[in-house]
Amino acid sequence: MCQVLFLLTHDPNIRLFFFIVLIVSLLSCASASRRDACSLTPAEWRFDCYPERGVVVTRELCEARNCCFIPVSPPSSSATRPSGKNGVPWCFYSQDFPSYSLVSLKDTVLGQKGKLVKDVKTYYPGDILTVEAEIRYETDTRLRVRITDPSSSRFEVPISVPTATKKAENPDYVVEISKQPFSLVVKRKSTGAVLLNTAVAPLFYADQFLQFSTSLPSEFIYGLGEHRSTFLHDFNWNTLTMWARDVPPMEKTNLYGVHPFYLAMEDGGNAHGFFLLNSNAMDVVLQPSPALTWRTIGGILDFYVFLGPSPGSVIEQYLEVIGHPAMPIYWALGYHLCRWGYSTSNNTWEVVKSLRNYGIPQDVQWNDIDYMDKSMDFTYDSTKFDTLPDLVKDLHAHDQRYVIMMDPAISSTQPEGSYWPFDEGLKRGVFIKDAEGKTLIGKVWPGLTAYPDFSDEVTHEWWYDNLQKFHEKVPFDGLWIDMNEPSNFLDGSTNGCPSNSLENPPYTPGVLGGLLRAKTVCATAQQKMSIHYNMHSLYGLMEAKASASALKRIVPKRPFVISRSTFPSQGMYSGHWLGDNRSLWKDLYTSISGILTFNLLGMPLVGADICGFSEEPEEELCVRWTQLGAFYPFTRNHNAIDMKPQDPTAFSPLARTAMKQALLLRYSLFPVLYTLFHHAHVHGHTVARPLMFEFTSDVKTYGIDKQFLWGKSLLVTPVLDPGVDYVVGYFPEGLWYDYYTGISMRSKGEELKLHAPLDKINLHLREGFVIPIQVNGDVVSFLSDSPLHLVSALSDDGSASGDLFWDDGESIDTYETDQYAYIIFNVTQVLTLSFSLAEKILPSVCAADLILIVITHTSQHVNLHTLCLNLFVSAVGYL
Ligand SMILES: *[C@@H]1O[C@H](CO)[C@@H](O)[C@H](O)[C@H]1NC(C)=O
Ligand SMILES: *[C@@H]1O[C@H](CO)[C@@H](O)[C@H](O)[C@H]1NC(C)=O
Ligand SMILES: CC(=O)N[C@H]1CO[C@H](CO)[C@@H](O)[C@@H]1O
Repeated sequence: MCQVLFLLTHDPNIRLFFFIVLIVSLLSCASASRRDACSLTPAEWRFDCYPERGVVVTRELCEARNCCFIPVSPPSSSATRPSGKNGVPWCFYSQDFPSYSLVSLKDTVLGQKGKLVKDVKTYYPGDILTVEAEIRYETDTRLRVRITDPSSSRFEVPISVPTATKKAENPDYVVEISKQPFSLVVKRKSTGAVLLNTAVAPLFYADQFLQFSTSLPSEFIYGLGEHRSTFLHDFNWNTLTMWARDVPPMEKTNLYGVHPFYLAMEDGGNAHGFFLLNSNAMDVVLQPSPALTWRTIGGILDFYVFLGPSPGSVIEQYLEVIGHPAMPIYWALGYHLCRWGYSTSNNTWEVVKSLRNYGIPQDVQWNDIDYMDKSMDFTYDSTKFDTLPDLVKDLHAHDQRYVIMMDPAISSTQPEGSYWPFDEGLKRGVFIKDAEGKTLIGKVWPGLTAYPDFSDEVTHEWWYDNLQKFHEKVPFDGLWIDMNEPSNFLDGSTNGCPSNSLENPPYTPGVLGGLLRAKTVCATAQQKMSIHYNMHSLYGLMEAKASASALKRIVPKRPFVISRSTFPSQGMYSGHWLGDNRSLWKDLYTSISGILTFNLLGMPLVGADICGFSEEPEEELCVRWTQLGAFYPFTRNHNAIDMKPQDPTAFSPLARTAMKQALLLRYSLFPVLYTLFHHAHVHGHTVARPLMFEFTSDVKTYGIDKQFLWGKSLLVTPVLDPGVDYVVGYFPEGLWYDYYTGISMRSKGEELKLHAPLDKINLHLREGFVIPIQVNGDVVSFLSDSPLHLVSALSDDGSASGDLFWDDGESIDTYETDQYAYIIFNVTQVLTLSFSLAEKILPSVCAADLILIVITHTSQHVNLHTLCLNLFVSAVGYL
């Protein structure tokens, strides 16, 4: 292919000429053979060497990076983006693209530590040519790898993770290390499945560009929040960008929260997880090989692999690292009603009264920012919301609760001495500073504002003082923290932002708006712990932590906080709602994947705005949404300003009744839900659970996001389309009981068409499970005088089991301090019931009613009058 002609001559000019010819030939020979090598890389294995957006990548640009250039005709939809942002990259790494070599490796207490060096600089500035890779065998199911800069310390995410002290003895994984170039392969010991293989693309470790890729054992990947998508991620060159952002949920856009974690399925039903502990702006690229690339612009590379092997155990192992979700206060699980634009406290009150009037259960009433005076935190509009304190008093008198919105940004333009939160904040130095050290000013609802820096303990104290003072005026029960990406109507600040490599990094991930400061504060802004460049996506987490701890001090009960922006570990402090959705059938459907994803991410207290936030729902949509919403772990109807009311009483009697029924159904299942939250809190289980968690050997369940389970036992099949009175649902193999009739059906693992008139949401009970239910009133209550019913769905061998966690519903750490009861119900034959208090309290006397409904195949109903659950509750002093 590349022959070079050698000529011998004594004429120096001719020699020079041929020397040049020779060089040119050798070069083109090298690049031609390079091109051959390039074309050997199959399209799906091409890793993007030119990820920059808004650039038309030419051969010259690409070869200047020493990469392969092979244009591929783009899919027509992406004709305007020829560099492959939506398709096969035109410019990709060659096999011999320079990467790091391992030059030394030594054993450590937890594993190994190696030195990696690289001689050739990459095309990004600030290459760190010597890095250290530490491999920690933390537990048998958890591997941790940290790649750091030994010569200077870099930003690390300030959340506390467990510290292992000795090397795992019998790990479920094997780690293989290649030296030249350095790469890691992690395999599952039992099957040999390759869970991680970083040899597929070069490692980058520059100051503002850190990147590695891995092959994946399958295309079944979940997690990677917060994005709007199907539950199962798309591998067709799909880039998911992470950087907290205030924007109504849309596809392929970075949204409110950041969760660099995925769950992956392997052949044979095993699952593993991967968590990159990094908070900088990043891209995660999925490509059809299948492979995944992590591309972040700061911090370090610090990651975990969790070996499962079941999907549920992967989540348990992940939550052991980031922290378990808090046990919610019991009324958090009731029905919440909210809207932006009640406009007066009297209007808010009218709606509450109207729900009471129709017997529609409601535990919590909320107000959006319209309760505030000029949208300022810690104030209320004493003209329009004149009766707010009385409304709250009335709610409390009816065992109902009140939740208010708080935005982080504090008005900075009030006359001095008239607005304590700002004056005092300035005095205590709580606000985020600009690059020059002056209070950074942005713009939010109240106008010009300063942003509290929740990375500073001083700010937590100031936040508490403000909440506490306001609580004396309006004794709210919980907090809704919004706009905490943090959101800014300006880009950066009133003074813009400096121009430097933090504001304009060498590479900017695919953030909406194209700039890190788009609709937030400057990347160069200064916070106590670090620059905003590193801290940005942690803002919601830190505000949630400050809010939960303040609430706990104000009312010594479990704090109730719902946050828009989220980050791993936030389940310890708050729940989440899925943001400003629209009243569309599509949003109804996508809410299910949102709910399921957040259950994987350790934030089970999650829900979407029932009936949609913006736009106006048709009555039918609102009914269907209320039915589905009755099975969101967190159930709130919320509506935007200027839209028609969409609370249940705003609709026809038929619709209203259907909504009421759905909510009453939820209330009757409260003991089940509460027990599931207990397991989430103590064991890191999911509450709303994808079918694939329970049926890992059935691949047909892997993509299901139109149905889900509560725990192991209740299958929810909502209607998601207009104008139908049926729904098609998938039933994994086994025996399923219709929840309402007790009629059983045996599925071979098939889709079934179910009757679903407007007033019905299909609910099925899985064989082998007992669920405790209770008839509640208008508010969720604790086994006061209503008896507990056990519904038992026997499996073929006549057995079933279930459990119940019970405590006073509101005290902090009841499990941790042994102030609870836990019962396991085991039905071993049709009529035999064995109670077991797994740990603590035994009911000594049993006298009153326990109604046991045993559903057998013939739906035989049996009443027993032998045991009393009321008594065991009073025995521990809760009634
Ligand atoms: C709210 O209702 C109270 C009691 O009926 C009344 O005195 C007050 O004027 C009303 N407030 C507004 C803003 O309408
Ligand atoms: C209850 O049944 C389950 C499932 O059959 C079994 O694993 C468990 O040991 C039983 N518990 C008691 C206390 O009998
Ligand atoms: C109905 C609904 O909740 N739709 C979307 C709202 O936003 C979240 C968060 O992005 C999505 O996951 C939901 O699908």
